[in-house]
Amino acid sequence: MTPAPIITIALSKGRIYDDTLPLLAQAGLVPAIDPERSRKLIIPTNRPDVRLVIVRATDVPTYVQFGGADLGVAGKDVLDEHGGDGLYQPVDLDIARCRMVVAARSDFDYPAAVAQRRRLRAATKFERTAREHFAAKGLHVDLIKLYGSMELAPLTGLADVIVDLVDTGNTLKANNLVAVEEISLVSARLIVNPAALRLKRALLRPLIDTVAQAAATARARRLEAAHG
Ligand code: PRT
Ligand code: MG
Repeated sequence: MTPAPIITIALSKGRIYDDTLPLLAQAGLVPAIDPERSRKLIIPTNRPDVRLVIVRATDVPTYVQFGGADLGVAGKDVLDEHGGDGLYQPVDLDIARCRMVVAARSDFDYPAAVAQRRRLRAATKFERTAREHFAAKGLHVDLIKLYGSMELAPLTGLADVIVDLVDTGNTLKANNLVAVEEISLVSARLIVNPAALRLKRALLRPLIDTVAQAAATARARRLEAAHG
């Protein structure tokens, strides 16, 4: 007898994990241990044929693309930088929502710099997104790749602007920065390895459909609450 296939789901700790958990619960899936309180990277669930692997947010698409995981949850920001090759993206989960923006010091006149077609220095972790955004505006930009704390770049003179994610806006405000342009709305997507979907369809399809349904229900509730 061949052993039953195992479904592996790649998640990152933090907001992606926190927001995905309720959707998995709707599909009857509950992790056996809390990754925030454990050093384990492979997390069993209440279903013997399903396990979670905990990876860096930017590594989730890579795991799914190369079959290290069958499913994953990754932000649109991360997927745009990865490029999406070899990934099926069937569901916008509408979780971990935020905005990709251009931000600058509050005393920096971005509209004037754009109007004068000044050559800008932009610091970001999202190189591809930034390059495409400024290219579409016809602006020449020197990109400076950073791996974190982008907010510091305009304050130290490293860059004129940053391209970064914003949620509440508290981080920008605390550092005397303002969003001067919105690039896109970002939310997390369910991603699937296409070969795994073919091979394990009987297990994966119902799981994908249930998670999609749970996400749709959560979105409807949220919109209802927002409109009173
Ligand atoms: O932290 P690590 O370096 O391990 O990886 P990561 O930063 O990629 O992971 P994580 O868990 O921080 O983010 C995972 C995903 O959550 C991102 O890829 C986004 O799709 C999504 N997300 C949603 C966010 C935010 N909201 C967000 N606010 N990711 C990051 N932030 C950061 C933002 O960059 C800024 O530094 O939070 C800070 C701003 O928050 P506000 O509320 O002060 O505006
Ligand atoms: Mg982070």
